[in-house]
Amino acid sequence: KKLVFSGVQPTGNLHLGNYLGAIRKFVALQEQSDCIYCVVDMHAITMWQEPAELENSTREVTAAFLAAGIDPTKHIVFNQSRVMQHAELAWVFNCVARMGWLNKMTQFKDKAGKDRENASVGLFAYPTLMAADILVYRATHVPVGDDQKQHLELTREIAQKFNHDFSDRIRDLGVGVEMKSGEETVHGFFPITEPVIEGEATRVMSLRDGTKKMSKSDPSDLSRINLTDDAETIAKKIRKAKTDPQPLPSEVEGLKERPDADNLVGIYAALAGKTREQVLGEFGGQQFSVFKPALADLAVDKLAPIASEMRRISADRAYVDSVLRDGGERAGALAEKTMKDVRRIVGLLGD
Ligand code: AQP
Repeated sequence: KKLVFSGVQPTGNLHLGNYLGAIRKFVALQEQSDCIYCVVDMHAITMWQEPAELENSTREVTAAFLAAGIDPTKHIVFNQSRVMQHAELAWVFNCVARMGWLNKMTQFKDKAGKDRENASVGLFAYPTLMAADILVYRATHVPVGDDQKQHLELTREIAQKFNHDFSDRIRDLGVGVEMKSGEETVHGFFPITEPVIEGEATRVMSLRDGTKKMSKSDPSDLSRINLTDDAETIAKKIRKAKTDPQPLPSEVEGLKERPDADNLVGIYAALAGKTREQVLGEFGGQQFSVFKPALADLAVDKLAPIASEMRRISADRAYVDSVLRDGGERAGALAEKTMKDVRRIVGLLGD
């Protein structure tokens, strides 16, 4: 059976990209899989966070998970820092991963910017903690947006190197399993995790610039649709979204050199559960003055119920905290099971 893990950072301004690229997939996967969904607060502090805001954001992301439809009784919802085994395994992975691998990570380069000497060590080591988040549950599938592809590739490399470096020990202790690695069947302790990056909105772009990712930290609030935006704000942001003067094309090829149009069509497709082709079949040849109001209606239709449910759930802080506490306990028990084996594999004496 599939074991799904994914996380979202509590860094404020949850947006449509987070929803379509990640949270909505979390909901869909719970039908056929066991799922663990984590509010990754330890990732958040790789950049400075106001402590009180971090607490609020952690509860807000939790409320978004629940409002979107994740069932915390059938699956696990918790915040990362409650389960110390994530940090413990991350340390082991810091000693497995190579500097050269991490030096290639584009997210670090983007986030550290020009002043790299001043970036936190945690920001540099972010991908090893992410690998630990996933592998401490020996998760097999990770639904994420396209921007996380490189980190997932690194997670696979870390699993492979760990399995290889400790192969004799894993065999001697009898803790490994036979698994697929590409075409081959190999013996190892950690699975080679599959990224789940699919659909029409794996990379939602800024509404102000179709060449930039929609992002929580963009200083312009008009660049993104926040999950907490009300209907009027959503409609206004779509009305003001950057476009070009041409009508929509009838074929997907016609979107190639038109990133802003492509983005809006992709958002429509994802929200409607259609393909870009189907959307252009409906709106090809139409002006944005026709398409934008239709997109705004659709977005309000899909997002407004989530926003109102988020408000309702957030008002009950005791409930949100109880979900995190209960999820943390269940996650902790699973993580400890893995760590008991990892300590033995590596040779770290424990009980
Ligand atoms: N624009 C996006 N389109 C599709 N998926 C996206 N994700 C983020 N942005 C988009 C996916 O959402 C999940 C959670 O993201 P995160 O909170 O862990 O990290 P992030 O990528 O740092 O989010 P932002 O909004 O991009 O923040 P900043 O402003 O800090 O850069 C992940 O699965 C991610 O792929």
